[in-house]
Amino acid sequence: HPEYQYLDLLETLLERGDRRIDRTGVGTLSIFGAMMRFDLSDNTFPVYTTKRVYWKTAVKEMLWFLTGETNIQSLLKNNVTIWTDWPLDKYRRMTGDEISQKEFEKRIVEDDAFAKAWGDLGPVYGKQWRRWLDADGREHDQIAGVIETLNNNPSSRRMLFHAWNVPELSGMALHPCHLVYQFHVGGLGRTEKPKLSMLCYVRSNDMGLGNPFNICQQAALLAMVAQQVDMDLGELVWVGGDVHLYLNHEDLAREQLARAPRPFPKLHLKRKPDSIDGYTIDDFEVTGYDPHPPITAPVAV
Ligand code: DHF
Ligand code: TMP
Repeated sequence: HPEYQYLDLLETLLERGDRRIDRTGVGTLSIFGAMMRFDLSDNTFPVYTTKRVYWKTAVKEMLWFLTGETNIQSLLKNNVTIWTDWPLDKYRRMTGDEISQKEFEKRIVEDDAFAKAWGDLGPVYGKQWRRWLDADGREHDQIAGVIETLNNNPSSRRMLFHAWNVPELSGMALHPCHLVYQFHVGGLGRTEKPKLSMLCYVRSNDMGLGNPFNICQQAALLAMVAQQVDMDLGELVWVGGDVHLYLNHEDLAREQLARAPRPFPKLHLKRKPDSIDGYTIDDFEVTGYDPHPPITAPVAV
């Protein structure tokens, strides 16, 4: 089962991860450099099954990146709270106000001026993907560029987008983690449809919380792009740099290792929107997802 690639990494981290202090102060077990490959043919959707993964939340985050937005207000309006901790932490530190997470989220949703002041993560993923600003003040839509090349020159080795915009890093709430997305088309010139694959390099990956989200949202992105350019699905390749398990996720990892993976579900896109900008969460139909129970774990801020 392909999920063993993930479970084996968890086991490796527990057994021989390098114990180190990290930026958050929580501490991690870490290895450097790893790869996982997921065959997405037959519409396999790689959502891990050894705990329930909230794939809808992960896909909504991906759709939010694609809008080019960087404010958590629109995420919160879609009931996605996974990014609240960072603006909330900044707000508490700068104002001394011990506001609860719920109250903070409510204010971001209801008060546009407050959202503008406190809800923006800076020029993170969406901005760089859709509106990378060059020195002449022009904006570049990297996603549109990749789709255009897939349509016109699919054997290209230059189909990628990335988020590591060096002069803008200091303004980001977090530096990009999933940072280069490269596309590759296999089987060109045969009678069947060509197969679209995607490799994502993640410089820093939290294997307890972030990675399960990242894998399924990347598969969702690949499915959308493949549909737009009328190709079949190939492989999702994940490459991790600093691959780590936070020390307060050791029980989560042990619990998942004690569970046997079940078959991955299938993803079906219910309609074909006119462009990559047209997708909504209701277009994603996932069937056959029968995971083990959820496991909650704290996120390191
Ligand atoms: N920081 C750290 N330390 N790890 C991360 O994975 C991470 N991910 C970020 C931003 N900063 C990060 C963005 N993505 C959760 C999942 C993904 C994510 C942020 C948070 C998370 O807390 N997941 C929980 C709850 C899901 C929910 O509330 O719906 C989970 O059990 O999967
Ligand atoms: P860092 O910037 O110090 O590397 O911290 C970022 C943390 O967030 C790190 O634990 C990796 C994690 N992360 C993911 O694993 N996936 C994600 O999509 C994001 C945004 C963060």
